[in-house]
Amino acid sequence: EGFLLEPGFIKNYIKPPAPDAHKGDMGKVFIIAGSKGMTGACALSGLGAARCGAGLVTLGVPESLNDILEVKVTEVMTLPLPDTGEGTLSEEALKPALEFAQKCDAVVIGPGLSCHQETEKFVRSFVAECERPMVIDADGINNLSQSPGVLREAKAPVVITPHPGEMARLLSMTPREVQENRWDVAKKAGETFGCTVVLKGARTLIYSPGRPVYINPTGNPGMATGGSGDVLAGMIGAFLARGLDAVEAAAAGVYLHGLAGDAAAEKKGEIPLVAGDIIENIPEALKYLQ
Ligand code: NPW
Ligand code: AMP
Ligand code: MG
Repeated sequence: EGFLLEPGFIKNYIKPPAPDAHKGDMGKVFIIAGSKGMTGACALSGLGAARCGAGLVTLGVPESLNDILEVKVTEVMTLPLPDTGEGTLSEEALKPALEFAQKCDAVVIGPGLSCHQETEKFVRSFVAECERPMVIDADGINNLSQSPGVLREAKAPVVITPHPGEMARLLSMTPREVQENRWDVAKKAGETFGCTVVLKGARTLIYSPGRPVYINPTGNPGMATGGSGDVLAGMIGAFLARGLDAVEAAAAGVYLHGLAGDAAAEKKGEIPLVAGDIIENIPEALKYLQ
């Protein structure tokens, strides 16, 4: 019941735009991300989504970080959301964030969000109430570790993308226990939370209830660098917004992310590889799959 992802399989999921496509057809992604000190996570996630063909990408960020991001990103838009005053999202962000999500095709929540108490409340309510397919990453996951049952309440398909540390928090285990039983842990998380699970790390596993465990062969240790996961969350968000189901979007995102990382490592080497190099090599990875 394991299935090794291969290019022929992923190719089917990545369709070129129709000749008469307009940006509204290509998927609108809303990425709720960032806190003081972590604007990089927003930019990386936003560009990851844009490079995977999303028609429109908007970053929902704490208001005090908005001006910084307006300078940092160009193709990606921003939506300033209520701030605690400490550069993190406040509970009051719930209403405007849900309203904006309603106008989008998919949501990514978590990169660089922080675990401020108010942000935690915001994340919990947002995940329970959002009606769009969602990728939950990083502090989106961490903020649910005291209330993981919320994942079951979600009204639309959910993909969670934990690294072993985040998975350990969510399941109240140690990272070591996760790594020693990756296969069983991925399955257990999928069954427990009723969502698609991407357990990251060398040979990322993807599991969704009722499906086989997919094993990803792409990627390299050069990708063990800050921000790699933020890029992946944006990429999966773009595929969800373009209409793939949760498992397909996860598989396409994970496979392509590794392929782009491999192209980057080939050119620059694994040691100096940074997350931005993964984004830069998404076009080459996409070309390889055509
Ligand atoms: P250790 O260190 O080995 O004991 P955190 P984060 C464990 C944002 N970022 N195998 C690890 O264990 C993110 O989006 C912003 C085993 C440690 O306990 C998040 O919001 C950036 N263990 C936030 O920062 C760039 C593993 O997990 C813990 C493991 C924090 O995210 C960087 C570390 O994880 C970053 O993306 C593995 N493979 N991997 C920016 N430019 O703005 C991890 N662990 O505490 O969740 O910290 O992943 O850095
Ligand atoms: P994060 O820890 O959230 O920044 O995510 C790191 C990303 O890099 C995930 O997509 C991992 O699967 C990938 N990655 C990290 N280390 C390796 C590795 N040794 N081999 C392949 N991919 C890796
Ligand atoms: Mg991460």
